[in-house]
Amino acid sequence: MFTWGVSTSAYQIEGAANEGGRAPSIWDTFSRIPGAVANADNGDVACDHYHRYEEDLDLMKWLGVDAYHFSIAWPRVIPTAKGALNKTGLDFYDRLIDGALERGITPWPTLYHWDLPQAAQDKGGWNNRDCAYWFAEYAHAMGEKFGDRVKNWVTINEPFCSAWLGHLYGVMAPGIKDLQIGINASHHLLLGHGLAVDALRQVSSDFKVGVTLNFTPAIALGDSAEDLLAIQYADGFDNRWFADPVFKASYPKDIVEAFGKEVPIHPGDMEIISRPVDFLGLNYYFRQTVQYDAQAKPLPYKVINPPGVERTGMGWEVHAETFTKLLKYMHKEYGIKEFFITENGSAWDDKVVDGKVDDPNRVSYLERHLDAMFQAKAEGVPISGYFAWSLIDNFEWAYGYEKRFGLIHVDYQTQKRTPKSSAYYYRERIKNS
Ligand code: GCO
Repeated sequence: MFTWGVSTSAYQIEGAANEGGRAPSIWDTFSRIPGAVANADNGDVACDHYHRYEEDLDLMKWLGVDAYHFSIAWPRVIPTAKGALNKTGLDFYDRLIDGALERGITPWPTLYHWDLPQAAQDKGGWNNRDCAYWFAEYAHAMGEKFGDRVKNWVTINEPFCSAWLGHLYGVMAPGIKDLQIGINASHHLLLGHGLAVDALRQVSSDFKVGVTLNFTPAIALGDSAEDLLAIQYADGFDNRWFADPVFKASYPKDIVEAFGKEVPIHPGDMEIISRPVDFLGLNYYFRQTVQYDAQAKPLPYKVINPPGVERTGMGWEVHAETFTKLLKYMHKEYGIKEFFITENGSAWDDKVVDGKVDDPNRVSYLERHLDAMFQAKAEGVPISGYFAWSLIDNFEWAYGYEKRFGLIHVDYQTQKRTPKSSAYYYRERIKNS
């Protein structure tokens, strides 16, 4: 059976930031830095999913999805990052998981979607190797607590964003701009993933455990030697840096060399990072165009935005054929046994008109990307499910509430949910599948 689902993440939707014993995460801290987030938005209230989860589960039931991919907020369940569990926080996820199951929806949690407890950051965060071990303990505790009802687990979501956007470019929490720290963070995130795989397998041999990686394939305007180099570096930085350790037990040599830094690998780390997973959670949004630039740091290329290209409200190129190609490539190159598309979607400038939200651009994006995915599946790529990003409009990180990715519109003044045309489209598509 093919799994149809929707995705969200804790900090982006839950709100209730100061309730039920939740401690601050690095995103609570980062969003207070002047200029860090558009309009000085933060996740204090977000979509108030913490209180409105029943309504949101009802919407999922109406959509007809089989599964709900959400994330557990580490600072809600272990406010000090390591040590005592917070019962009130666990109770929320108990209600959410039970509510999903009552509606025939399979819960699919991710354990880390970027909301590191600030308490962990205060001890160095992902720059500190110990963080990987704190994460594994937390993963073990969640497996024990929810494993009677939760069988599918994603360890870490998009280590690319945590590592590079959070520690190299500083545009996401914790807002650090340092290549060496970025490299350390990437390695410790991947190590945390591997340790969490072991921790979850220790709890139960029937868990299905995977990791979610995002992929951004690159093209160049021409095919000169420099163009090819630019593509190679972009692919190495965005894609291979994370996929190679997990599936080939090594970092890409060309990128390690070009960085000219040490990766803090201890003996045995690469075996842990490359522990067999049951599936790859693959996130795809767009492709990028790159150009060689000898001066660029940390690698000699830059991303360019050629005109005449169809783009979403994020400025991301819409290119569904790349999705098919990427899936076929990942299957062939890495021999992955099972794929779930854990995120795919688009942001547009949606407006409520007469109580309705018509979003033909999102419908078109969704339709073309579903077709592209099924094309790859028809050509033999083992894809078992698709989760649309996102169920509802939410806190889009540094873009705040300006960018809307939901199939369902949220009015942040009233918290009213309004299904967009794309929600009706998705519902029909699921029904007819
Ligand atoms: C991700 C992000 C989501 C974003 C989405 C759109 O995993 O990339 O998890 O949180 O909202 O990708 O940018």
